[in-house]
Amino acid sequence: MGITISSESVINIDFDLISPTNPATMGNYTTEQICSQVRRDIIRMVTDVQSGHPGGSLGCTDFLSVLFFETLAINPSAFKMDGKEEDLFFLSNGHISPVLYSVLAHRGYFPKSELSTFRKLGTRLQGHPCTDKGLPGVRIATGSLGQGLSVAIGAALSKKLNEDSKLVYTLHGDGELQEGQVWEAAMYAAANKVDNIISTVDYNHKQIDGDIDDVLPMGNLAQKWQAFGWDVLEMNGHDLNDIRTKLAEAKSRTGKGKPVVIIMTTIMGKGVDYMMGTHKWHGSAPSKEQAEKALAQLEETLGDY
Ligand SMILES: Cc1ncc(C[n+]2csc(CCOP(=O)(O)OP(=O)(O)O)c2C)c(N)n1
Ligand SMILES: [Mg+2]
Repeated sequence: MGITISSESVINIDFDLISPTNPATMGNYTTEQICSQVRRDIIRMVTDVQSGHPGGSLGCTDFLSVLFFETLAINPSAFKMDGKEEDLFFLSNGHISPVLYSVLAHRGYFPKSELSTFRKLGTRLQGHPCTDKGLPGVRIATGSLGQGLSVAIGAALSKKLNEDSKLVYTLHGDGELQEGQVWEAAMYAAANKVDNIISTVDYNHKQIDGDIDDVLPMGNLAQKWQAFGWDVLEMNGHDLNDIRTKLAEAKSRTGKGKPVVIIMTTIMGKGVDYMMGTHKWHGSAPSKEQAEKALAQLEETLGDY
């Protein structure tokens, strides 16, 4: 097992499915190094087109890197829309597409050179993920918040009908939880024992206009999900070992009659000092000078696209 970089600078992983019980060996690269490169990609992508969402993307980099490189049983080299016999991931907070695209590219779904097409007219890497362009790795169009859990529940139910034992994972923003549809879906999943789903909430306490507590306080999120019938875990979204442990724990709790949710504490803008802990970078691109400052804080590990 291992990762090599081909002449097109695509990371090739010479195994098909990663067994979740046997985390991937990453060749010469650690997950920490992958995270650093993904954060560089995010900054370069949004700076190039002067648009996009760096804050939430940087905050979810550690989680998505562990998820895609160590946890999910997936087959990037032969992407199938139906995802039969594979774990599925749905990004419900679609505005953090830069982190998803970078992780998908490094994981081998498409050439990493394609990251340079982010948010350009007609490309496969639209500002919010879409399905009509056929980008491998994307199975749902998101950006209109609140819809991902409903779709994921449908996929999870179809896995049960097909006797497919793989799991369905979702990611949601905390501000996104203010959408009523999320709670309709949450109620449905618990009532129907959709216990093959693991959702994660990016609890960065920020949304587009400021602090969650200033815009629309949501009280105790863990208690809310519990009250809706979910099995709840909490984790630090920047501690790779905690992410590994809690994802494994979440997996061990599937199949027991309840859907599972992980409340993941993160810092918006994590990794770039002037972006951290403020909603200012929710959906703003840095200037070229600001980007230089950011990149100076993020080691180039796998090579820039
Ligand atoms: C249905 C819907 N309403 C409003 C928006 C505009 N919008 C985009 S991101 C966002 C804030 C979401 O907050 P959160 O989920 O916490 O994401 P974060 O700012 O932490 O990345 C809003 C309101 C949207 N995309 N979809
Ligand atoms: Mg948020």
